[in-house]
Amino acid sequence: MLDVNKVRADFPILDVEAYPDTPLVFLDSAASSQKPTAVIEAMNRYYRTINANVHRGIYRFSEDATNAYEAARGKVARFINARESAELIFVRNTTEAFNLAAYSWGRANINAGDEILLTEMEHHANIVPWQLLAEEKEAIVRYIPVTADGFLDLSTLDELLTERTKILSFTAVSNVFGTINPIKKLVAAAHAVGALAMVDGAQAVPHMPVDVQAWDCDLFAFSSHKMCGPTGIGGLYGKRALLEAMPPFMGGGDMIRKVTFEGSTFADLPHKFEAGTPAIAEGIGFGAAVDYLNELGMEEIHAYEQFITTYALEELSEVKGLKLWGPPAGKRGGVAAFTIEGLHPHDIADLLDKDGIAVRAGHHCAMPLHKKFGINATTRASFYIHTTTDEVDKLVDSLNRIRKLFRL
Ligand code: 7TS
Repeated sequence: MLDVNKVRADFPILDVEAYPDTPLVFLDSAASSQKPTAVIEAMNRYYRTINANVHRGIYRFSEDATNAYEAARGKVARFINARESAELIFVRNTTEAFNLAAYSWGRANINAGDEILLTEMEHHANIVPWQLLAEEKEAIVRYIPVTADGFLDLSTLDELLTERTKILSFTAVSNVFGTINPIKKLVAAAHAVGALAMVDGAQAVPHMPVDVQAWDCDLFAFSSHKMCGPTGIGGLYGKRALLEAMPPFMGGGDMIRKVTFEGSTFADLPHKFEAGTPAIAEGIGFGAAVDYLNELGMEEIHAYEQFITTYALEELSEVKGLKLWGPPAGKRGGVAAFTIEGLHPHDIADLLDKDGIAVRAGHHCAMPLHKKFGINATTRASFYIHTTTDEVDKLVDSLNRIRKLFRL
């Protein structure tokens, strides 16, 4: 099993106290993960030794920067098992990947009366871009329902997924319930009616082995900052033929082949979708994050997270009045969203912070999901490779103290 103490030594922020004599217990990796030294150093090294713009210069530094940036693309592409690095577009984050897909593919392929099928457990990033598109095109957005125990209700698929459906876009792992969805099955169902399948990998790529070829999805979105990498960069994977058929998203420098006053032609993949100077240091940091995760091993990471999540769910379920949302242990990733009768989720998070425990409270950018279950918010603890059983115990002790404080 992963040596958690060894892993912790890789994250300098874990040595920083939240408050005097109060160590940081960071349980918000689902929002954004902490960064290991290897990633921080890779970005630092780039700025200190080879900083220059990419894809332009013929001098050494620009060539070195270009090589480092494109090598990072190759690493990220291999990490999700894309066929080739040209299938990996660098974007700012998962949100931009969905906007790119909806704007580029959507505007060219969605017409009045067409249907876009999502699920009720989507992050707003996989809802709002499709709603904007549907409004413009007079298309219809539908949602696969979620059951009370946090699974997709697949009995509705026959009715919801029809020849009117042009795309099924769904999350691999829920950022609220942690539900791990049956990815291959959903992709195959979409293809069976001639629809595209797009997968939100934001909460999957950091935590489990990902294989876009085995899953056979057409488009796949993820963010570097949730997987030990920097903010400001993410990935949109697409099958080559699909990406080649899609019109550009943004226009400008770097994405063109030839520009005249009359018109322009566009660069080959992946550059066609990457207008302007990219996030170079961030790309290089993204590559370093992938190296780091590979070194630990994604199978090992997944196994450790299953262990710590199972432990956390058991311990949390002992807290009186606490309701855990989502599927049972073993069928979910490392997030635990909960409510405690008589306490506001934000107050819980605020009081946990006094003990140095960082969690998120709110709707976690999944407002429709919360509304469906009649709640405005949950408190969410999320676990990653550096989370210890000791930290989970601190969370539980702190929650019990909060309950007493409120005489619950
Ligand atoms: N999709 C899922 C499943 C997510 O969890 C998130 C971010 C996104 C998309 C958007 O990612 P971004 O990098 O473009 O912002 N989720 C969360 C969260 O759960 N708490 O803060 C951000």
